[in-house]
Amino acid sequence: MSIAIIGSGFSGLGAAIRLDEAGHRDFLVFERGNDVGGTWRDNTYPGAACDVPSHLYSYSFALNPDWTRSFSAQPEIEDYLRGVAQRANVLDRHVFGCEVRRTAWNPEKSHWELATAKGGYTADILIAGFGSLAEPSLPAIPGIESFAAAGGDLFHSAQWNHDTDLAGKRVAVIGTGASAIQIVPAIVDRVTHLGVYQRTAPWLLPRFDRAFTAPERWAFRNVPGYLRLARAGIYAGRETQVVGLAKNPNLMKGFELLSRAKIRREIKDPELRRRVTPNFRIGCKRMLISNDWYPALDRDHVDLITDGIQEIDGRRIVTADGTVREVDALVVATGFHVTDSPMFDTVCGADGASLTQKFADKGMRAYKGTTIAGYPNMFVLVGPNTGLGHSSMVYMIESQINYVVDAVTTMRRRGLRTVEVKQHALDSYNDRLQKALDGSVWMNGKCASWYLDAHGNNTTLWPDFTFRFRRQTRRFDIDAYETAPA
Ligand code: N01
Repeated sequence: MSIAIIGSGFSGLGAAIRLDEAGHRDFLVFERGNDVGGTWRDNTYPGAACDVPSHLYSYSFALNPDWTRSFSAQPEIEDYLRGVAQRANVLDRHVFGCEVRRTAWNPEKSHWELATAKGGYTADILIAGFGSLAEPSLPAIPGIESFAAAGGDLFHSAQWNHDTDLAGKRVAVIGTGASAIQIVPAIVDRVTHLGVYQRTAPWLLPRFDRAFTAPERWAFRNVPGYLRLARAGIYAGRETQVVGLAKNPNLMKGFELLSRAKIRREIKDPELRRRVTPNFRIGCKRMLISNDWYPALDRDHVDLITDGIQEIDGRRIVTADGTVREVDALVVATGFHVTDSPMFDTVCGADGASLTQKFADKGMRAYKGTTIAGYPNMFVLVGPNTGLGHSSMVYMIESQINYVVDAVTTMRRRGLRTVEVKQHALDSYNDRLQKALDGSVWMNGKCASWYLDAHGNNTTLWPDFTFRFRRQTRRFDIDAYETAPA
């Protein structure tokens, strides 16, 4: 095996398909789950759906005229990925149920050594497609471990326990992020009582979701160029948000007015309106879209609890104001380890340092979000500063894949054994990035978000138009790399 790919979500699977098309067929994809799909396989919580329109949230090389809705639900996206993998004939080079436990560069042999659940492997090139929203983050609430011990059902949104029947139960949901705002409306009719524990109120915009009509779907399939045109329209519309988010946050005012009007329209109770109104600038945290979140909070058997959780004592949740609430099931929709992924502990470079150690001083940094000095022949997909809050991650992933495929082609054409990004190229790239982020709403919007790391640096988001990222990743720029011949 020459190329090892970790993970088979949108990024790892996409890399496998594009490498195969380019004639680089000597890869293996190591996937800890039992199927492709990544986050869209794992997040099966009630109401799970994408908040980017389907025609943009799909591979450009595998457009899907058959999306049933403008914003697809999770099962449809998972099916889509499975179908794409089957049609591309890459499943024969997948090793499922195979967690990669450790990956280390061997400087003497100039290859990667992988310790996996199914034994040891070596590879010349490593493509890390383990994703950034893959490792659930559990809240460190004192006593939380006593909840399950007392017979309560507790699970993270990304690890939904479908054996638990919430019907007739008193349920608590911790978190009010993108996952929670989909879960709460989806379960509200089933439960006896729902307590929603909010630490920070999110900004919400309308969700323009609808089923495509039969004539539309016929046209997507049969009218030449129609599908691409629809996709281009969505792309352009989304891209305009970059101006406000990254360059001039004052331009976000219109979104804020829209969001405030939505609160007034959808919530009757003035006190509840006050508590759902965010206290930071719109866009600083991911803007959420929903038409049924506020109406769900306004229901009689739903309480929005804004006092912080002090402790959990068996089945009782105790908040800072001293109130004790007993619940039967607890859903933690508290997000993911993004800038501190446990996967970083498992990847070790030329000097033996793990990515966790590498990132300890300055946070996650990579060249073009993809390559890291000290980690030869390694390419990270959905790497540092490649994330988006407003448009399709699949577009960014495909840009990175272009870069990686061209890197592999270049290495093979020139007979190179190793490529390793030069430290100064990486440093100056990141200096420019951080400067570009200075004026963004993510840095100045007065919020705490998962976009920022422990140092207060934004090491997750791309601060510019996405076509600029596409342009800079179109070709592998070998001049930025130290190379060694085979
Ligand atoms: O996680 P989050 P998510 N005590 O980190 C709260 C993508 N996604 O799973 O805001 C109490 O956004 C936390 O509070 P605060 C998307 O990129 C996409 O919802 O930090 N509360 C917050 O309210 C998204 O951004 C889709 O104060 C605690 C919530 O938990 C990303 O995934 C759907 C807490 C976490 O929100 C993550 O979304 C779902 C604590 N100790 C996800 N710790 C779609 O495409 C955290 N919180 C639709």
